[in-house]
Amino acid sequence: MSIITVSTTPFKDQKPGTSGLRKAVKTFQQPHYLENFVQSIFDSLDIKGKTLVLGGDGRYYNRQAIQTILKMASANGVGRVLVGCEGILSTPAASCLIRANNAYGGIILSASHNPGGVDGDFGIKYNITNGGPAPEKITEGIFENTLTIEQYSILESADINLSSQGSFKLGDMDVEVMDSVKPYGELMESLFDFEAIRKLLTGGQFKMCMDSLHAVTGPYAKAIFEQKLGAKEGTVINGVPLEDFGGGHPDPNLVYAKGLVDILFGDNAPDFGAASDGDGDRNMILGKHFFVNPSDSLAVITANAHLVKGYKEGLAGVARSMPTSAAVDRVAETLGIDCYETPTGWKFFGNLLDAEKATICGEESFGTSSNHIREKDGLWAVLFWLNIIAVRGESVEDIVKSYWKTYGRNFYSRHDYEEVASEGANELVNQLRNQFDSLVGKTYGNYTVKYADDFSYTDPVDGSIADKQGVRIGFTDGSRIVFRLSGTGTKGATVRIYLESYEPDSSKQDLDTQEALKDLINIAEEIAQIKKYTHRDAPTVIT
Ligand code: VG1
Ligand code: CO
Repeated sequence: MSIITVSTTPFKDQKPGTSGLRKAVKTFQQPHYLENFVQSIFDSLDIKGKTLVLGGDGRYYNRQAIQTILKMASANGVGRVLVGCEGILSTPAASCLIRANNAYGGIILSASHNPGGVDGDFGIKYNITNGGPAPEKITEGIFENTLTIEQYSILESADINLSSQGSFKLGDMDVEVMDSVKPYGELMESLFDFEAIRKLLTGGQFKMCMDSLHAVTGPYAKAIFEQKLGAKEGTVINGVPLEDFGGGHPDPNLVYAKGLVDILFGDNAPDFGAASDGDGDRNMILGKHFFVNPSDSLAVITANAHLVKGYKEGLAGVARSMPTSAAVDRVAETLGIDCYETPTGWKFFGNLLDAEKATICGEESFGTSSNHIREKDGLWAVLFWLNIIAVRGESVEDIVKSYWKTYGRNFYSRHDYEEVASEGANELVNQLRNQFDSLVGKTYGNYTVKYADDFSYTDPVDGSIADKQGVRIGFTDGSRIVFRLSGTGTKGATVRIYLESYEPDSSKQDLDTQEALKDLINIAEEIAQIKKYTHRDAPTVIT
C-alpha cells in the first residue's frame, strides 16, 4: 500500500448548492471529478488525526465513491472513519453519529430527493462538528479550492469490505464499519414515548402505512415501526433501498409519492400514512383522506410539543425558512417564544440550534427536525405525529382542524416548474427585481402590494449575511407570493412559486387550497408572466 499523488486540473462547476454539490452521476464519473471535490474538502479543513463519519443514501455510485473517499482520507492523514454498513447512512443518522461520537465532521453522499441510477443524480456534502451541513463560509472555501486544485492524494489499496460491522486498518487510518440503524433508533426512543406508540400500533384499531420509496429509510423504518413498535409486517412499503429507487423520484410529495397518496385516499384507507425521501431527511404526513401541508405540520408539532417526552420542558424558540408559511409564527406568539425566519436550506438553522435560540425548525419542503441532531429528520417527524396521536387519541384530520380553529388557517401552496431553460428562469426573477419600486401600492382586485423585495438574512449568532434568498411580494392583508430558483436541481432551472394567505374564520377553512389561492395564483402570473418565461402552461408539481 502506498500513497500516490495524482495531477489534476480544476472543473469549474463544483459550486455547492442549497445542500452540497449535486450533479448527474455521469458528471461525477468523469476521471478526477469526485476526487477533486473531496481533496478540496480536505484541503480546507484541519483533518489530520481526526475522526470523520462517512455514508450515503445507497444510490448508484455510493459504493464506488465510499471506497475512493476512504482511500483519500487515509492518504490525507485522517485518523479514523466511521462508516455505515454497506456505506449506507441516512442523513439524520449521519448527523446523529457525528454528534454521538464527537467526530470532527462527516461526508454524506446523497442527492436527496433527486432520482438515482446510472442516468440519475449523485451528490456530496460536508457536515461540521455539530452534525449539521457546513455553513456558507466553509462551502465557499471548498469551492475556491476546487478552482485552483492541481493534485490529490490517494492510497493505492484494495477495497474495504463494508458488508458487516468490524474494525479495519487502511494504511495508518482506522475504519470502523458501524451498525447504521441502532444508534439512531436509540436516539428516537429517548425522545418519544415508545410505549404509548406501541399501544396505538398494536391495539388493533389504528393502521398506518410508511412508504420508504425504495430509498434509505427502509431499514430504519422496519427496525423502528415493525420490530421495535410492533406494527404488523408490511407496514413499511418499498422498504428495500434500491440504487435507482425503483426508477422513481424519492420525493415525498403528492406527485412523486402517488402510490401512498392513492392508498390513503382510497377505500379502506389506513388512519395514518407517511413517506420519506432519498436520504431520509424529509417527511410527508397523511391522514385518512387528508393531506397535512408541511408548514401546518411544523405548526402542529410546535403546538403539541408539550405532550411529547423529549420536549415537554418547553421550547427555546422555533425557526422556519422564509418561504415556509407563517403558521408556526402564530403558535410561537401564543407560546411566548421567538420565531426566526431563515433562508432556504438546513445549514441556516445550525447556529440557532447551537445557540439554543431554537428547539424545533422546519421548511415547507417536507422538512422538520429539532435540536436532537443538526439535520432535518423524516422518521423523527413521523414518530412525533404518532406520539401526538397516541396522546390525544384523535385522527390526523381532527388534530389539524382543531389547530386551524385555534390559530386560523394559512392556505399555502408551492408551484414548481421543473427543468425549465435557465435563461428564461433567470429573466423571470430579474424582471421581477426591476419591478420592485413600481409594484408597491399597486392594487390587484382585493389585494394591494405592501412590499416587494429580495429576502436578505443576517445570522443573529455570527452576523454572516446571505442575500438574494428569494423575491417576496407581500400584500396589505398579510398574503404573500415568493419566487425562488431551486439550488438542488441538476437539469436546467427549477422555478418555485410559494403562495400564502390567511383565513381566521373557521367557517371558511374547508375550501380547497388551490381554490382559496386562485386570486394569488392569477396575480403571480400577471406580475411574473410565468407562462412566457418558462414556456409552460402549468406547474410540474403542485404541493
Ligand atoms: C430544496 C428545498 C429546501 C431543502 C433543500 C434540500 O432546495 O426547497 O427547503 O432544504 O431542497 O433538501 P431548493 O434549493 O431546490 O429549493 V434535501 O431533502 O435535499 O436535503
Ligand atoms: Co433529503
